[in-house]
Parts: sequence; structure tokens; C-alpha cells
Amino acid sequence: MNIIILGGDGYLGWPVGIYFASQGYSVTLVDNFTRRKMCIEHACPPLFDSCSASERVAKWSSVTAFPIDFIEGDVTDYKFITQLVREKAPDTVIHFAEQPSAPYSMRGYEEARFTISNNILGTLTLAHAVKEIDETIHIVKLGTMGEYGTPNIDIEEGFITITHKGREETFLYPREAGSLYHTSKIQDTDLLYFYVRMYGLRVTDLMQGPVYGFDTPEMCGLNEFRTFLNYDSIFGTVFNRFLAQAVSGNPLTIYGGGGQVRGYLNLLDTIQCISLAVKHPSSVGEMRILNQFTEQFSVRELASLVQEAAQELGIKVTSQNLPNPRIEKEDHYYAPSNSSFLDLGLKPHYLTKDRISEMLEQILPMAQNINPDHFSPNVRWN
Ligand code: USQ
Repeated sequence: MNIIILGGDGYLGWPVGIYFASQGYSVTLVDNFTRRKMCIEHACPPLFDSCSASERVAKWSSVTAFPIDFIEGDVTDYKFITQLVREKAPDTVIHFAEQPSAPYSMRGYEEARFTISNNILGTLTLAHAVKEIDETIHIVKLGTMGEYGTPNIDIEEGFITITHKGREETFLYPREAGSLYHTSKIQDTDLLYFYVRMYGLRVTDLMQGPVYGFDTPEMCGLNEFRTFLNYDSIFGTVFNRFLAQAVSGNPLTIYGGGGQVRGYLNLLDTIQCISLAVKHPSSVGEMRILNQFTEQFSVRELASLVQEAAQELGIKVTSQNLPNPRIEKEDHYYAPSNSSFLDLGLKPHYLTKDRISEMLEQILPMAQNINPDHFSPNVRWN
């Protein structure tokens, strides 16, 4: 199988790429280094000093039996994408090449504009290129659980059947974003659904919750093969931030009351889910939407789990409730379904105390590199 991974230099793209390469797939990673550039621009260094993308790929290809191809390019460039898809003739294109941060998208007009244009145009460009070249190519697109928001009813996987005045119809599940980043993902889903209905594309759209973790077996514990992990308030996700705060002796930053519930998953389970989606593709003309998380926690619960695991290692960790920089519900109903991946065979790595301790131990040697100035939130929604 021949796979293109757009956004192959990112937090998820790289570990997913080396996983598929190790499984014998022919893998092409594509990236324009937006994430690296944004981190430099906003002075948000990653936890592990990763070498350049080309050095990392070259090292990978020289020490493993699974070479990877790397191409620099922009997913919003139609000429580039059509040439790439024609030349590589992939079975699957995995699309991660989006601006992934909610706080970044809410920082100001330029950031909002970049998020909306990069994300929506990237999806449009890919869908249009696939329609023109070969509509049987399976597009696996990373969406987000945040597309649904936190409604006061159960969340289905993608669609909901509504009976209205005695008639029935199935629609995309209602969406209600909490940031411009999440809004861009909603528009992506809508665009892809349009291309599926009009042109018979085959799409899997993954509604993923916040991911944590940084280590996969393919990295062999080598720093050069680590993923691009942020702990700052713009690009770091909450659990990864809590790990960095814990090992560097800083209080865990709970926004508001900490009752915000989300569906979380281990990086290893992101890889499993993507692999299951690729191995069990949607049909031609099918828009399949799968909820991608394994368990749900409130922010408060996550903080307690980290505190307990740290205590077992002899590290005392405190927490603080900061005024919430975001506009979001802090006390709400949350009941999303996630049975599809379990039915496909997902074996979740749940967040046990042992797993948290292991992650804390792995990043303890980095503690002196962590800059606590990056912990306090510096983007407010209003
Ligand atoms: N939060 C804290 N303290 C922190 C950071 C975050 O309490 O130091 C809270 C936030 O207010 C929010 C929750 O933790 O209620 C999750 O925040 P997050 O920064 O981990 O996640 P979010 O901004 O929603 O975005 C992340 C990824 C995004 C992905 C999304 C999945 O950056 O790419 O799509 O998780 S979801 O949250 O389900 O929409």
C-alpha cells in the first residue's frame, strides 16, 4: 500500500509515518514546516530538541530497513498537490496538515485568517485533486471532537437521525465550535461531505479528542526520532502540559473550575485508530465519521491523576485554578459515543497510574530545559 501523509513533520504525522513505514507501507511525508515556523515565531520551544525534518528522515532511512520519502510542499498549492497525487498514485492520503491550535487561532486577526485559510483551503485542494485524479483514493482526514462542542444531548458518531413533523432524515450531527480552529474543522467536514455527495469520494473523517504522550516503539527511545512535543500554552495540549509542569516543579494550570470534560487518547491509540481506518477504508461514495478517543476526564480529574502518579515517584505536585482564558462550559453534560473503533478492533491504552509514572520518568531528564514562562496562558478569548 502506498500512503501519502500530509503534515508528516508534525506531532502526529511523524509517529504515524514511521509506524506505517515499519509495517512495510510505502510512505511519503509532506510538510511545509508551518508548525516549526510558528513555534519559532511565538518562541514556543518543543520539549525534545528535534533535528530538522530532512535530517530526521535521512537518519531514519539509514538506520532502519524502511525508507521514507520526504517532500517539502504546501497543501493549499493545487499545482503541487495534483502533481504529488498523480506521481505517487496513493491508495490513501492521510491529511494532518492543519493549524492545530485553538489558542493560536484566537490570538488575533492574522492568526485567525491563517487558520481558516490554511485549514479550509488545504482540505478543498486535496478533495478537488482527488476528484480530478482518482476518486477511489481513500482520504483519511483528522477532525476534532471539538466540532460537536458540549451539547446537552448524547453525541453520535458524525450523523444524527431527526424526526420532524412526522418525517425523518439523517443529517450531520449539529456542530458548535469553541474556537476558530474548531470552526475550521467544522467547515472541513462540511466540504468533504459535499465532495462525497457530489463526486462520490471515499472519506474517513476522524473526530479526535486531545492526545497525550510522545513515545512509540518505532522511536526506539532515540531523541532524534522523538515527535514535536509542545508544553506551552499555545501549542501544548492539557495533559502534556501537566506532565511538563509536574516534572519541572510548577503547579498544574487548571483553567477555571476544571469541570471541562473531553475525550482523551494516548498517542499509541491515535496510531492504532489511523491504522484501523486505513486497513478498513470507507466505501467509494461514503462519508464515514468516527469518534476517536478512548476515555473521558474532566481537567480536574486529569490533574489529580498526575498528582497521584507523581507522588508515587516522590515528586510533590500542586495545582492552581487560573481564571479561564477561554469561553467554554465548565460544568456540562458530556456523553459521546466511541464504539466504532472498538468494533474495528482498537485495544486502548488507558491512562493508568503506571503509564503516567512512566511518562513522567521519561521526561524527568528534560526538566531543566523546561521554561516555566511558557505555562501561563497568554491568549484570551475575549
Ligand atoms: N486546559 C486547562 N489547562 C491547560 C490547558 C488546557 O485547563 O493548561 C483545558 C482547556 O480549557 C480545555 C481542555 O483543557 O477545556 C482541553 O484543552 P487542550 O488545550 O488540551 O485542547 P484543545 O484546545 O481543545 O485542542 C486540542 C488540540 C486540537 C484537538 C483538540 C481535541 O490542540 O488539535 O483538535 O484538542 S478537542 O479538545 O476534543 O476538540
